[in-house]
Amino acid sequence: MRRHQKVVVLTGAGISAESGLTTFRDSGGLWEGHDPMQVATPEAFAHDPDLVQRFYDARRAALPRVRPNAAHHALVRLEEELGDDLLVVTQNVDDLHERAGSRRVHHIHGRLRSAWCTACDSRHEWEGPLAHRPACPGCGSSALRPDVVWFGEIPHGMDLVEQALWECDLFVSIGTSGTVYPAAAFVHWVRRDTLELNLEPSTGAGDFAESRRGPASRLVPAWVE
Ligand code: BV8
Repeated sequence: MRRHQKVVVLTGAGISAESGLTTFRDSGGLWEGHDPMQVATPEAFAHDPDLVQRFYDARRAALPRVRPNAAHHALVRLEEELGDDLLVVTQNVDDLHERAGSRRVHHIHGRLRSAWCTACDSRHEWEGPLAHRPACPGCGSSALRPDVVWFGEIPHGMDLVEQALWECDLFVSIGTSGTVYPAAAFVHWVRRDTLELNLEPSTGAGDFAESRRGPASRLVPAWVE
């Protein structure tokens, strides 16, 4: 890849696919057998908290069984080169970027390994299940939910992301279908160069200056080297 001063990388479920985590749309639009709209909304949680908690408990329990792949490791090498001039913005709630060694990772949709107490608004690193309604380490209440951003909720740190996109020399989108907003609109907030690395054309492929086809584990190391 050409050496740019400031780079923003957006990742989606496709970067974790080769690590063994299913994407949202490749499994025929169902997500571990669920329609995302039936489990990833505040309404779904209010209607059937146990179903939603178990859905996230299963995904959290799967994390130790998967490993970062060559795409995650290539982004760590890029960070070693660019330092604070690289920002990885991920839609993913898994911890594969961090386990590969990336340090500057911004999870706009939250993280599976974090629990959020809606009683005292505290957040806690969390490895186990939440369906049995454990006590909040902060206030003792049983009001812990997955610390992820559901449809209809506000993504984390959008002002930080918007500023980074406005300032960057290169925006690279990896492994995302471009169907979920506001992430799908990021390419329009960029003034300079844009590149898409994806297994198939995303919904917004035509908005990128360049769009390359293939698996992330091959495309990302080739682009970083
Ligand atoms: C918000 C966390 C306001 C939970 C997730 C009508 C029009 C436009 C927008 C809307 C609308 N109605 C409602 C909205 C807003 C809504 C939205 O976008 N809905 C969609 C369905 C239309 N968005 C929201 O509600 C967001 N909030 O808008 O608040 C606001 C906005 C701005 C500022 C302030 C306030 C909140 C959305 C967050 C939802 N939470 N996740 C959890 O994970 O359980 S979304 C979830 O789905 C993921 O996080 C991810 O973002 C998304 C899935 O997308 P992808 O990651 O792209 O995965 P997908 O399977 O779709 O694609 C995988 C891609 O990888 C494919 O292209 C495939 O080809 C490729 N691939 C596969 N294998 C590989 C590969 N590529 C490379 N290598 C491989 N090996």
